[in-house]
Amino acid sequence: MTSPATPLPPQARAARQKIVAVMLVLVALPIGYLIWQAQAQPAPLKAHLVKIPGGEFYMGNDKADPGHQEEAPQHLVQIKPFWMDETEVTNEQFAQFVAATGYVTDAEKNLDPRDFPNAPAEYLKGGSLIFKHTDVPNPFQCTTSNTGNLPWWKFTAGATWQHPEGPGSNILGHEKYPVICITYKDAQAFAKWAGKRLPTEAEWEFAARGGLKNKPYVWGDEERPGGKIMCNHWQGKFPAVDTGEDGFKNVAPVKSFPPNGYGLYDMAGNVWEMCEDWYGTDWYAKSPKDNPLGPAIGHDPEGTGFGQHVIRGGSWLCDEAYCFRYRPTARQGIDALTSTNHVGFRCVQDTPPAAP
Ligand SMILES: [Ca+2]
Ligand SMILES: [Ca+2]
Repeated sequence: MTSPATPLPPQARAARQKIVAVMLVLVALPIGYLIWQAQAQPAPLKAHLVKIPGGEFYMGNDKADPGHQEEAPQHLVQIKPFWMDETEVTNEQFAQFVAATGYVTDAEKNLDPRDFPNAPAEYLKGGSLIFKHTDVPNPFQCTTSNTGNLPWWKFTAGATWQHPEGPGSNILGHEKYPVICITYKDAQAFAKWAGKRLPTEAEWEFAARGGLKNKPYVWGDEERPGGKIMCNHWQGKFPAVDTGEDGFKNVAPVKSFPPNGYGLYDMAGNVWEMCEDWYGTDWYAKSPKDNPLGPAIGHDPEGTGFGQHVIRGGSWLCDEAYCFRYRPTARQGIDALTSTNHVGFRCVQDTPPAAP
């Protein structure tokens, strides 16, 4: 049996209370500082980067069909090592950027009629081109250089990254989906905030191949190895019916399909990915070998004066019958003003990511 504790004299009790009070202050101050720091500084961007080793590879495709000669000629390219986001930039990540900076995307702003005096008023409202299923014949095959004229694209006022199907839609529950309805300028602004940049077209193709040499797909030789669909694209009669045989009739959450040999997800399909370079349809004939960039001026088939930047990888809208763009060599352009619901991006950086 233990004896009851001897009561402390009043002076000792006071001294002990002082010591406890000082200790509480010493503990509370750093905790308060950490809370203040967390509130004052936004959380670091949650994005995992993958090391891409660099090296030599044959870029492009000499076997491209006559409708896709922009993929030829195949040519030798040297790429330095870099680090690449393992997924397309997601809604969750883009929301971090907007919360930290207050950034307003192009699709959320109306165009100034003084800059576009001949444009109909309805096209000056903020919005994006949104895909709509249609039964009309496909008159242009897969040339989206004239995206605005294709019958399945409808300019939708109010279609923004937070409302990707237009007013009334939202991204609740879509935190892990790629951000869409953004322009090239929006993507560049995000990359700058994140301390990264957009990949060059050559870096993108090198990374997409995942260490494989001259394979038609980012996963190998067969389009459906063992009958398995390997990326999010379109099955069925485009542009009328997507059967969703791959599990998705629209954009899919990132990482819904297996990664390539470097551990990168969705380098084929899901959403097209913007690259740094201007787009040149005949650029491969004169592109330099070492870490090439695109031409000095972007392809401008409609004479808008804005030029196009490169997009890569194909999207959920690519059909295997005639579009077939979920291949590592497929390339096309998109102008700087256009935002749509099948184009997104991912970022790269030249130095290793900081330790978590
Ligand atoms: Ca699909
Ligand atoms: Ca993609």
